Amino acid sequence: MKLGTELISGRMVDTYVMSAEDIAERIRTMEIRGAAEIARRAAQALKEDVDSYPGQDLQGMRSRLEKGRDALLASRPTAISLWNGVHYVFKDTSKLITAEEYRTKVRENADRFIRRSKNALKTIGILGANRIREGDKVLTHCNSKAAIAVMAEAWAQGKRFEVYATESRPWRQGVLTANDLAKLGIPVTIIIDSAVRYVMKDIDLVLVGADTIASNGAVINKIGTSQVALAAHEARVPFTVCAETFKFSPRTIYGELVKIEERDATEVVKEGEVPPQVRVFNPVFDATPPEYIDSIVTEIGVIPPYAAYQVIIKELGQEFIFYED
Ligand code: RI2
Repeated sequence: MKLGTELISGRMVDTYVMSAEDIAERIRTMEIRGAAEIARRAAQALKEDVDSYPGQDLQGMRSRLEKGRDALLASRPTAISLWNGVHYVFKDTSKLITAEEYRTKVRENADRFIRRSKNALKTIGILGANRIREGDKVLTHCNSKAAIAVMAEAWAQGKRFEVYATESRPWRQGVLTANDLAKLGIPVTIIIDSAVRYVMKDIDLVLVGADTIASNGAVINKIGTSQVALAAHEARVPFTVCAETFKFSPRTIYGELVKIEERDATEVVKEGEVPPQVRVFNPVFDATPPEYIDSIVTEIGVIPPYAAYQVIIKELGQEFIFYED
């Protein structure tokens, strides 16, 4: 959509809705969702913005990208993968002097981030599949592409098992999971979120994804995950998280608390369904403490949650944290 015209490099140029801002809006409304997916799409959007920027004005190019960056970062506050992805795109760009150097670096960074993230998903599938045994009953919560990659790989290896997928109110991502698994031929049963403890006695393994993993090993994932973990702990069922290293949060090393997104009341009750004095609280994520987590399947290995700090330092690094040098 054309917005108007703007003076760029001394000439009037038609301006269009910035693709990064457009993508940010689609992420905000959850048209694009899933912690890893939003990060990859954000990196791709920034790359497209730098590609489509007309002219060789470095300052203008930087401002355009920074506007997109800010919109993307504001779109969903919890998933650190989005933050890591966006910052990765700007890695080593602050001292570049020409627009061409800047464009090339942004492109390379975005491509590398997307490639690494997609490869991570494949590796997680392979490593995690070792955790599923023939005849298992697996329970999953929400719709995690990483958890699904594990189940898909185990199924492709010939293991036969079945899955219980929680509905995951209010967005009902469990329906997406059931569809994804059914397409692969994996037997799947949908349960409502409050049926988790009831079925847990029959479950052999819980597999979930993550939006953020803190330096103390706590896993922030879709609301209800910590209740699933409690029920698994009580029934002595291993609770396994599937997450690439971009889900680990460098910010938590500095003591920062993970911001839990709260969404609109209308996602829980329809307009007019309750009188206006009724408050609705709609947190989107919760934190599962490390003591309830058996292991985290990452692309660099299956690790205990307590290894989170080392993962952050080794994989994401200090210089990455302070990308603005
Ligand atoms: P992958 C999702 O967030 C869910 O919380 C899911 O468990 C997590 O991202 C990880 O998903 P939302 O966008 O990255 O539905 O494993 O709020 O696909």
